[in-house]
Amino acid sequence: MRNKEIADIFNEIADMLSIEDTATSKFEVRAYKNAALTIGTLQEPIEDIYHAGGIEALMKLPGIGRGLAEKIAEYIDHGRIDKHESLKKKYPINFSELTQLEGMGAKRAVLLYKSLGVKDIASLSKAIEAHRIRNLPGFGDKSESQLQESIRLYESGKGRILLGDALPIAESMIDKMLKSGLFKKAVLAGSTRRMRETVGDIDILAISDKPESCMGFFVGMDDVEKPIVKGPTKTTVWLKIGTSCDLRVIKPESFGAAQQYFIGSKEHNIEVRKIAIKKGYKLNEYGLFDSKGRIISSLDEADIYKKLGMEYVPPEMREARGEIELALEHRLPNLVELSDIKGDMHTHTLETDGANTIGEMAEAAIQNGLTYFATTNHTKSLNIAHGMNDRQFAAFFKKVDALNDKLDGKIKILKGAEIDILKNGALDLEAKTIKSMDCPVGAVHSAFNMDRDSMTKRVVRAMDSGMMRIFAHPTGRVINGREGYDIDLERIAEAAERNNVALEINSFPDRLDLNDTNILRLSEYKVLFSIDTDSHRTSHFKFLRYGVGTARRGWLTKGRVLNTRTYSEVMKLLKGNA
Ligand code: DGT
Ligand code: CA
Ligand code: CA
Repeated sequence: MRNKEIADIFNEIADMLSIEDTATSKFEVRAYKNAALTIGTLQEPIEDIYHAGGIEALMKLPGIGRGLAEKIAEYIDHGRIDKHESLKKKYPINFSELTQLEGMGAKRAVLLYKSLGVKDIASLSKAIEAHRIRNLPGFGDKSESQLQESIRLYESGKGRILLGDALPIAESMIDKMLKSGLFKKAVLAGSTRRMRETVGDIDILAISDKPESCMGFFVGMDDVEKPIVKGPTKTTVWLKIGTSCDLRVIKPESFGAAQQYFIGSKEHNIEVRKIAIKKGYKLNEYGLFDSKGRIISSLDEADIYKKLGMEYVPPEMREARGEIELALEHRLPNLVELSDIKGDMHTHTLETDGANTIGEMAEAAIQNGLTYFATTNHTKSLNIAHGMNDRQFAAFFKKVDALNDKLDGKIKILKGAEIDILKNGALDLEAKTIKSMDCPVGAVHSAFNMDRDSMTKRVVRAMDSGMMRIFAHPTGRVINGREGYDIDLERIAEAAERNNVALEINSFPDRLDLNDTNILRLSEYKVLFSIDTDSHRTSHFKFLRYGVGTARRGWLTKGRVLNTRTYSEVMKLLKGNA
């Protein structure tokens, strides 16, 4: 799947064009950025679309005109885009690296390049150490230390990519392997299989009569940048998306044991092995054996757990956080599943910073199997997202009413907003407007550096208004981007309990907020969780599986998740009548 590679290149072209700052380049910048978003969030491989329907098929994608479609084709056919190559010669700046730093846009990167010759993070670090930044116009002492902090955060997350980037690639590779006819089986293992929010490398297990041909096929795949180690049973390659991938070809008779071993986590495995030892057995990636070395189980993972006196542990729970004890007592929770989710409580439209109309969002929600969703645009304080005021919400809700009539129950749209929780804890709309809604979501989008107590009081006050029904992305963190604000989640959960507010699990791949450990902690409270996509375009509904994966890693059952309820049950809960 070439989607991310092409999206990254388009973003880089846009960054470089933004330096030129002419009228045509401004238009082009927007076109490239918009196309990058479309391609980056497509869930099917873009090369499949191109190979099936050519340039014309690419032009059917939102925001892709002929010019851009030809650029995509150029990349798929030749592995490079001429325009990109010539821009790179003109501006030898590592944009994709530098713009990952918080507070570093393309403009600042260019300024740093022109005045100090900064090309990448390494040269930026040197400039910071020499205190050469603070004298530049538009920078100061403070931005120097902020940049240093961003670099620290970047370095700590380096090497781990988002699950949302790894999983679609891994699935598409496995799909191609199976279609090649060389593989009898190919399955995902490792952290990607456990739905960990970031992934150090991708692990694939396979069965085949022709392991050598499998390895040959693997290293020759489109997604591969270069082989790292090629061996007859294990091969490692570096992928173009910026991570490595291990393929292990194993014997069919140890398939179950190998899965148990390579799904991990290592910590879980160590605990499971101790249980085997206690029973006088030996467990490794080839099987479960008795003291005489006779095989007890190896074909099937579930059977291995069974022979150890344990319940089958879902991969998402295998982190040695207490699941072993529960499995031994046969008391594992029945985890929520993607198919349990009936609605989405947090989505946007082009009235604010979304890319699609409410009609298009409704159509996409239907396609994704939902029976209701809340439309929750930003409110007026959030200027960068074109937040709406009370009057604009009233007008928009009339439109939603009309659409609901037209849809005639095919899907129900709940009226809502993602209401800014202002610095003093007030909600950013009139009470009258909020009371006219089905689903008022509250969220923090400003003054992130408040101290813990003030931030907690701010949100508690918003909840105590009694008007908020969902608290969106409760910590505000962005994975590999920024640490969340400082907030006392226990006090937030108490306020949520008291005020009938559900805590969100935001499914956006770089948010996943609440994360697994926070969910585990907060499920002690009598609160419901809401697994939302925060969709800003129709393709984002597909992110739901990352939210569900995170909820499963936090051990949630269906009963704990608000939007597993039917439309009428949810409406009752939102009104506080359930
Ligand atoms: P990652 O790649 O850092 O996101 O995390 P994993 O869990 O995918 O780790 P990885 O790729 O190093 O290894 C895959 C699995 O193989 C791991 O989850 C458990 C198993 N494994 C690897 N090394 C060891 C080990 O030394 N002992 C045990 N018991 N299992 C191991
Ligand atoms: Ca791995
Ligand atoms: Ca690995």
